[in-house]
Amino acid sequence: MLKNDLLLRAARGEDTERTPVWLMRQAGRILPEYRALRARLSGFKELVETPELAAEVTIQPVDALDVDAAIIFSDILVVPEAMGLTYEMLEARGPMFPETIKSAHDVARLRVADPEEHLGYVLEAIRITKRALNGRVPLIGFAGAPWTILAYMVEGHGSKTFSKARRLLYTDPALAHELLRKITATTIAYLQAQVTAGANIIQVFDSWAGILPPDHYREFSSRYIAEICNALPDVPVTVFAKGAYFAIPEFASFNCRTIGLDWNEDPRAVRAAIGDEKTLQGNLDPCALYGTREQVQQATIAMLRRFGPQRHIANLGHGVYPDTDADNVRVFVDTVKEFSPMAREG
Ligand code: 1CP
Repeated sequence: MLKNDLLLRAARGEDTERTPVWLMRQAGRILPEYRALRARLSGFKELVETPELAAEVTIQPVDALDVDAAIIFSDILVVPEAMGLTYEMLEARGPMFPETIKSAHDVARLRVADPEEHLGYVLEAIRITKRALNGRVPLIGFAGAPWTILAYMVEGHGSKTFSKARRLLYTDPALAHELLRKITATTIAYLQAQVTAGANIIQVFDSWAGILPPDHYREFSSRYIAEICNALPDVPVTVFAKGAYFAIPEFASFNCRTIGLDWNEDPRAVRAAIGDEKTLQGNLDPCALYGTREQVQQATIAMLRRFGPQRHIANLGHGVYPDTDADNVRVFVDTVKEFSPMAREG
């Protein structure tokens, strides 16, 4: 039993007494206790692959920021690794794949991963986190959308353009679909296993949605996200596709409960376009947290007004930047908690 189920009720479309709040990337470098733990380890992967430690940093923001949800500390790149493509996390540079996908042979060599066998460390971290949380807040499980995972597997690292990955969609669309099908099958089994292990809600991150033209987005990304949503009928799913404003009306027809908005999106326009069925999540500009305390409060209240009181999960429009002052994050969280009940009184 959850003591605080605001997030789940909001996701299900039920009225809540205040707006729930959490932050993408809340577990991470904004917290001094995260940086201290991280400094004692060999690297990011040791933290991700040691369930007790992953559970510890998952819970840190619940203690430090008093957010309404925990998100399991992991990375979207554990999925390609489970399929056979190892990643490295370079300090201050981000992820890097020593081997990338270039040919049909490379795709054929990938496996559809078995969650317990190849991602057991994440599932164990979820089980430990659930025990330690003891019902304080819901736990969010997650995975990358198949297109975003393909983008890293083909490109080999982060990129402004992902031109190698996008090139494949033109030069060998059949191979791209073959790879997307394998990623989708792995992701579905992995997310179902996360739910069995205790995740209460699932978020699908399509971080590189916005670099595709709309026709390619439908062909190579959103249809696979729809498959993932259909495979998780018993748990609320949030679809967050950064930059894919053109796809939001399509998401409104998916078997998902919540649609995440980045900070470029206008919540009022989205609401007018899709109606009241879905809950919306977001979407304060992460840079708004660089302001003064008063500025953070004002920006947060303005955001809450744009969404309206119900069917909203307060968050940033993307992950919190690592050099953000944790005190300002706390102001954001507290402002949601203080202002959103008043907004309900009219
Ligand atoms: O040691 C460190 O602190 C490295 C920084 C870091 C962290 C804290 C990385 C490297 N990943 C993570 C954890 C992480 N990644 C979480 C933890 C839970 C939380 O949100 O609190 C989550 C949900 C992710 C998901 C993730 N990883 C995404 C999707 C969300 C998004 O931000 O768009 C993506 C694209 C990644 C890849 C990745 N991992 C790390 C970095 C720096 C990146 C992005 C690199 C790039 O720009 O291509």
